[in-house]
Amino acid sequence: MKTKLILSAMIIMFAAVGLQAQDKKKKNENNLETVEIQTSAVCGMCKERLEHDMAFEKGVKSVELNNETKVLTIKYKKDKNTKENLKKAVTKIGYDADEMQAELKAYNALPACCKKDAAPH
Ligand SMILES: [Cu+2]
Repeated sequence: MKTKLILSAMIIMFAAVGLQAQDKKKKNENNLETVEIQTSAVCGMCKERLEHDMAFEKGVKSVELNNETKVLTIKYKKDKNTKENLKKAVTKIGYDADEMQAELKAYNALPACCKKDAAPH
């Protein structure tokens, strides 16, 4: 009888912990936002640069640049960052972000092949 009680108590405890973990997971998923930013990336080096640098921005979970469309897809925690701020970060790397222009200083520091007027290659 006593073992049965202890066993039931343990099962209830495990169930409670499991529910809590599920809640936390749900909360984390709800907190994730996905944004798409049109960039002026040109080549594979741009892709590497953008994906690498943007991964260090606050709250960013994943970054991917589409080779064809040059659209940067970023998943981030919405309580840690904003789309405006992420766009600004893209301009600071030297690329246009939607309607925002690349920061001149960063843009000038890019290799010639990564400048937006470079021929596609
Ligand atoms: Cu490039």
